[in-house]
Amino acid sequence: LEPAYAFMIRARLPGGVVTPAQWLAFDAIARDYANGSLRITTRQTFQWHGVIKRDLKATIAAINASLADTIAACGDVNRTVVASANPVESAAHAQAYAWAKRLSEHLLPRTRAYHEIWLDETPLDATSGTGGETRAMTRVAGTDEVEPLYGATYLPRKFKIGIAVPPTNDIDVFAQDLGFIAIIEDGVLAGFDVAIGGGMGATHGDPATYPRLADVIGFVTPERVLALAEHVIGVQRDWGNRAERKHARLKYTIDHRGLDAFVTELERRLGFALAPARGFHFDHNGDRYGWIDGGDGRWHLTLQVEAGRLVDRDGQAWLVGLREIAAAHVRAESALEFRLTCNQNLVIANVDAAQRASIDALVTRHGLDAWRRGSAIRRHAVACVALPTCGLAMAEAERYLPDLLAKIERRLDAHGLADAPILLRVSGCPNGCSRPYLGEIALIGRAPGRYDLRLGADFAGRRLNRVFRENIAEGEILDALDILFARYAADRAHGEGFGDFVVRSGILAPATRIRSEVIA
Ligand code: SRM
Ligand code: SF4
Repeated sequence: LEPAYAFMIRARLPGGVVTPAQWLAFDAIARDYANGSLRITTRQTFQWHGVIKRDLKATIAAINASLADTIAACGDVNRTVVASANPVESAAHAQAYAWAKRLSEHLLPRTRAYHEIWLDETPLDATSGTGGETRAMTRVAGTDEVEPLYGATYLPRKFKIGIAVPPTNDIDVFAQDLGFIAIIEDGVLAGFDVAIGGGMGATHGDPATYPRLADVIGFVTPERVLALAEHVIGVQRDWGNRAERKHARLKYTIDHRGLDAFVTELERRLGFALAPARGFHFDHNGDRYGWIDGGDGRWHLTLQVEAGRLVDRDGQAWLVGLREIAAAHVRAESALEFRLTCNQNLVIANVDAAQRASIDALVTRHGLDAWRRGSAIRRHAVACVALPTCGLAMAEAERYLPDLLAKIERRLDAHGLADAPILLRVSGCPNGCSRPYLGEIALIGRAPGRYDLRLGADFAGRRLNRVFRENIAEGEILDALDILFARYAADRAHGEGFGDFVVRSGILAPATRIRSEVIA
């Protein structure tokens, strides 16, 4: 008898948009095949944990039956493309979402292996050509398949793309390998400022690995977006380090070869020079809770989901409540949609004014209004999955967050800072899945119960934090924060964020900020 191996499955949901019918299907998968929870990730998709090996095929088939898939949600290819979930700028958001979907589809691997293995598609006849493809193609060894972009050996490492719509940087665009920053002029999408070379992952004790913010390299019009993405990926495919996996991400390629050399090669392949960046301003990288008027008769409700974990617990029937909302809107064939955010939260979007009251009632009845009750620091906290499912975790993150927050809240309260919106991010290891290097306060796991305490990022994703204390336990973390909170309460300037205060007051020197003069 085989052991009951359990797996995690991640969907590819470009832009994080889920229809009510898909919601019902995903919720059923969580209950039928997984551990009864839906986990919103920091790349605005769902993960199902605890899928037993023998159920993998049925689970993937069920995801496909709901018109979603899991292709390229992992692997050394372009991953799920994220896009600003901010519904305030509804026209701009719709365009950002459309581009996220297009990029995601365009950059998918072409292999049919996924369909053959998981969906019982008849294998390709090894003697027949696939036809129709005019670009240069590379045959995949042992088959007649071609991968026009990824070639026979795919990319040296994972690749991530995000689209941000200023002034909200809710996707942390400077943490992406390739970031597009929407430039909206007179309500129309003029194009995108382009940033390359962001990434978070590092390894403890290895200074050759580090988090890095993306560099802004220019501006492209919408019709050049696909070519630009293809060629940035192409240069990384050809120049990226395939000998040392820890140095294989685009950020290292850029630092090893030089940004200028990279851009020169990119422009050579594109056949045109990038226009100068137009400039942008980000004021925030968090989510805004409660109802927001889209300005076009539609309303959007952002709910806080602690560490992205949607699960029914005592006094909190979140999945039940969301299932009821989804079912009602499938029946009504309404335009409502669910949007997952990169801060692990959930937006119930595109709601007609007349539907608000019934949604409010369900939200309240099922305890989905956590944002009304929590402190400011709780509302914005992000934690990666870590233990028990993540094989790379060195310390707790998601499961520790509620406890940690309660203890930090007590310290903040004591200094009259209960309302201070401070960005806390916790990761169970230095891979940085909660993008902790962009937290005003961040804990990065070293060992069970021990973390590096990092401080000093801003609250807009433009400046990395720095190590304040290494490898310390909870008591030392809370004591250190207590002293800093006292200073912050006494000396902060009006409206000054905690991370900015830490830097201004010289507690820590500022770490890297994005390199560009065009940022307001
Ligand atoms: Fe991540 C690996 C979870 C976003 C950097 N990440 C993992 C794995 C798959 C562990 C593994 O390889 O065995 C984790 C699965 C844990 C579990 O039990 O579910 C995992 N990463 C997550 C999620 C679920 C965190 C969350 O709590 O939401 C996020 C899923 C994203 C998605 O939907 O695709 C997640 N991971 C990120 C991000 C944030 C982002 O992309 O905006 C980062 C930092 C950005 C970056 O890539 O630089 C990130 N994950 C990593 C790394 C380090 C990569 C590096 O360059 O060093 C690893 C390890 C690796 O790739 O070898 C990793
Ligand atoms: Fe796992 Fe580390 Fe990512 Fe947390 S940061 S989910 S511990 S790989």
